[in-house]
Amino acid sequence: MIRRTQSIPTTPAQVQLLEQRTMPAGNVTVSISSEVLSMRGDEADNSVVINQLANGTIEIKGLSGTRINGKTSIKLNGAGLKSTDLRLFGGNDKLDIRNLKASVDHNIEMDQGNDQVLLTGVSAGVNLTVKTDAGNDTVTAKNVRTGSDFNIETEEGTSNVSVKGSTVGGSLTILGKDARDQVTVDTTRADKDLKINTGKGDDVVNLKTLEIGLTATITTDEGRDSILVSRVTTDEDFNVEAGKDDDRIQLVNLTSKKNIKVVADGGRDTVIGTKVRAQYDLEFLGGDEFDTLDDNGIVGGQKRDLKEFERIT
Ligand SMILES: [Ca+2]
Ligand SMILES: [Ca+2]
Ligand SMILES: [Ca+2]
Repeated sequence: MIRRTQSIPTTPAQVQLLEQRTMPAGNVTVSISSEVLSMRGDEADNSVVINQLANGTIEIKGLSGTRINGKTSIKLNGAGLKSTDLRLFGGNDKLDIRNLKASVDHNIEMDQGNDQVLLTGVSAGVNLTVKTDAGNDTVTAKNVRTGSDFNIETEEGTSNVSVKGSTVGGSLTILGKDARDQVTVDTTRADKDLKINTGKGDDVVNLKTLEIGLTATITTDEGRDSILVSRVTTDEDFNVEAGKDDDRIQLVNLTSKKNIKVVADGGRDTVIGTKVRAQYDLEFLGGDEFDTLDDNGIVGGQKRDLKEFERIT
């Protein structure tokens, strides 16, 4: 290898390799073209803060030694920004975005590695999509607004997703895969559906103070899952499927203007319902094995079916 670099003139690829060795936190390339903000990281652990000021200026800063276009920070004119296409590639990356406004979409891709995405006061006129790929990833969204859908896909590895104080004009979708995933959605409104699917693994889903314009569907698949729902209203159906293994489902102050269906499935499950009301049909199914239902006011306006529970208190 040494002999080769000495005998052959240096190529751009070798220069890049050398730079990567001397800059472990890497270099991130940023540009704006046709009102689209593009960002490309490298295979190093990139740490980037993007902040948009009230006058439209976008400040992009590299932390922990990460360079932005070779500098520690840059400023761009972000007035009239339509979309973003932000990718940090491999490595354990951190992306902290504050107050960034796109009139169309935000697209964030973190790729392999244990990544962190923080969104604070970020808004998209249409869709906001975050994909973190494999690795143990964290996505935290606070005061996010979307005109249409907000999608978070965390793929393989554990994930920790939190959405708070947000307003989603379309559907809010959070997808995990077959490891332990933790999902918290708090004080948030979605005008269409809420869809959460955490795949296999021992998952924790915590939903608090939500208004859902259409249907909420929570699926946690196999694994010892814990689902807590409190102060949630849906204008259409509310569905939970906890999959096999011993699950705990606690519902407090849950109101559906249509139907509620809770399927605890196989395993020794515990279901607790306090002030749960479906305007039409309500159905709770305990599934196989010994299941317990704690009924503190579970009401179905037209039908109430509590089945496959070996103990009801
Ligand atoms: Ca990277
Ligand atoms: Ca990742
Ligand atoms: Ca999972």
